[in-house]
Amino acid sequence: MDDGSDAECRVKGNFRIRGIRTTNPVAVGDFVQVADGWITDVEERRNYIIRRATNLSKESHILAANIDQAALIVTVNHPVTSTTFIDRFLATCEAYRVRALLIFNKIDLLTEQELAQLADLRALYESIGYQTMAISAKYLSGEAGLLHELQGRVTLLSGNSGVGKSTLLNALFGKEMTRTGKISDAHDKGMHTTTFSEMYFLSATRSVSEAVCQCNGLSGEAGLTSIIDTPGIKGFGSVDMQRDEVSHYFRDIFAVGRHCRFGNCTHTNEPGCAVQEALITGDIAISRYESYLSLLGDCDESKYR
Ligand SMILES: Nc1nc2c(ncn2[C@@H]2O[C@H](COP(=O)(O)OP(=O)(O)OP(=O)(O)O)[C@@H](O)[C@H]2O)c(=O)[nH]1
Ligand SMILES: [Mg+2]
Ligand SMILES: [Zn+2]
Repeated sequence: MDDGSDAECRVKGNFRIRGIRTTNPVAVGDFVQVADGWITDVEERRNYIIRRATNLSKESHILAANIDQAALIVTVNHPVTSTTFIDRFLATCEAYRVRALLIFNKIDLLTEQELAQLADLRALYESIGYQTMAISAKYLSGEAGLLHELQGRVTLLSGNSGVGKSTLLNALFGKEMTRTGKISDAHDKGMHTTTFSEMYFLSATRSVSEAVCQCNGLSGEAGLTSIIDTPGIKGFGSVDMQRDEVSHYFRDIFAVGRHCRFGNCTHTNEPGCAVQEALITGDIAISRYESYLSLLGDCDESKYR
């Protein structure tokens, strides 16, 4: 509620959001009108991110609304986050024009070799223009810059199950706000501990903002700092996009693609393709190109739906 308190509300049966067909008419981050325990209206959204569970599923799910940025929690290992997953997440953020941040977690668990891999990944994404950070949520160590990035903003935390989203949230608050889970021994994967999305107001908890501010020299005069913890997801179906639109959501490929001979080059087998050339010189990473192809593949698939 406006006074900061919680209220349990239901959605009216006939209540539908205009336009979009989603499994959740009201999403975390929405501003709503409430009367007698009923949500009667949802205010127009500043933005939102929609996720389709799979490419073929017709139902979409609004991950969150009215957010300032989306932070993807990535683990090089325990569990492994694939670059395809990272790239699909980033492409989705581009499509919805939401700032994206990559937070690499669990650096305390990484071997020398994995740390080198981490450095390579960070260098890759930084070179494309994304901000990255490396932290260990469990020990609240890493870059203090993270807190500056969160300060005064609404941040969506997303990522595979078990990467440490809830652990990071608890670490930021300095106490257990939400449950965290184990990683399964057999598969080194998370167990889907968080089952629904919830927004937490960091600045509302005095002890926290004080603790956080003290250790980072922040003023403590924060605006609305809130963090949305979400259930872990396996994959990212693509947003509805046209074939020739896909490259718009890959900054690196888009930048190079302007030099292709044909304006409508899909960078697959056309002559005079600058992207193909950049793959050879290493100016575009193979992993990024593979993710691009996987999204192109989705477009072909959806054509036959
Ligand atoms: N060693 C180490 N373990 C961590 C770190 N961050 C999280 N973990 C552990 O990883 C496991 C999973 O953490 P969670 O915070 O529950 O992961 P989650 O991303 O919220 O997972 P879901 O809710 O299932 O999506 C827990 O056992 C945490 O203690 C870290 O930085 N280092
Ligand atoms: Mg969780
Ligand atoms: Zn091309």
